[in-house]
Amino acid sequence: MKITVLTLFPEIFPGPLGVSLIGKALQKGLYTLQVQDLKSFAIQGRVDAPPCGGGGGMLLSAEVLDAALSPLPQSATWIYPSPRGKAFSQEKAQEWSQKEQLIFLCGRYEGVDARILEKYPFSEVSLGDYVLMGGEGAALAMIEASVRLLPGVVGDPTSLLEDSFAETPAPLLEHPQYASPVCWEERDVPSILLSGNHGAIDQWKRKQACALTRRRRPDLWNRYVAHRLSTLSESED
Ligand code: 6GU
Repeated sequence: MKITVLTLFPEIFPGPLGVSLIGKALQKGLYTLQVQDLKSFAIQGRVDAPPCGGGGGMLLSAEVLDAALSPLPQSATWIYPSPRGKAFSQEKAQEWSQKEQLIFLCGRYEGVDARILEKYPFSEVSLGDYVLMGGEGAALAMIEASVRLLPGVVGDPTSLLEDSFAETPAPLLEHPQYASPVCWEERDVPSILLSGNHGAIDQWKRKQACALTRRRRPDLWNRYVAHRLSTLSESED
């Protein structure tokens, strides 16, 4: 996979993509990260322009962005991180991890000239209902979520299956985990986990995941229940 990032602040990258397992993935060439500085496409020393109709702030100018974007392949997956976008998800990460090339355009200021989002086949994608200063932090999160699904990035692929959100379309939050020592500050590891009974352990983990999801994320819980019901009625057909 090839990832192209357009940003006014190339020094932000690779940032968290440069360390640990995900950093190894970059070193090993499991994907490539090309970062292009939008400042190098400045026109008469400018990258921004004031929005028509007022409203304050500045926009990344259409002409500057066009100069940066026009050499890039139409066939790539074009992503504009923005709080106006559709919600990013594990499913999106899964989908993007199968693509040949991802292009991220990182907005700053008040955003980009809307005509750029019409001319190029961008999907607007959001991290959540809050506003960041620019698209870079969001792009880093989306890239990390996608790249860790590439073959060879995470050593033990079974750990991917146990992730929260692994079981699309009806994921549960992950059960709590414990390591040695078995007793720490008068808190015991649940004894079932020490029993060696793998059937009972799996059952306990599932029950914990259900309880946590129901309490913390009723939206996910309702989806899970609906999905379980629908697969139950299918098996009766
Ligand atoms: Cl994707 N971009 C920016 N700039 N702010 C955000 C966001 C994205 N998602 C939530 N807030």
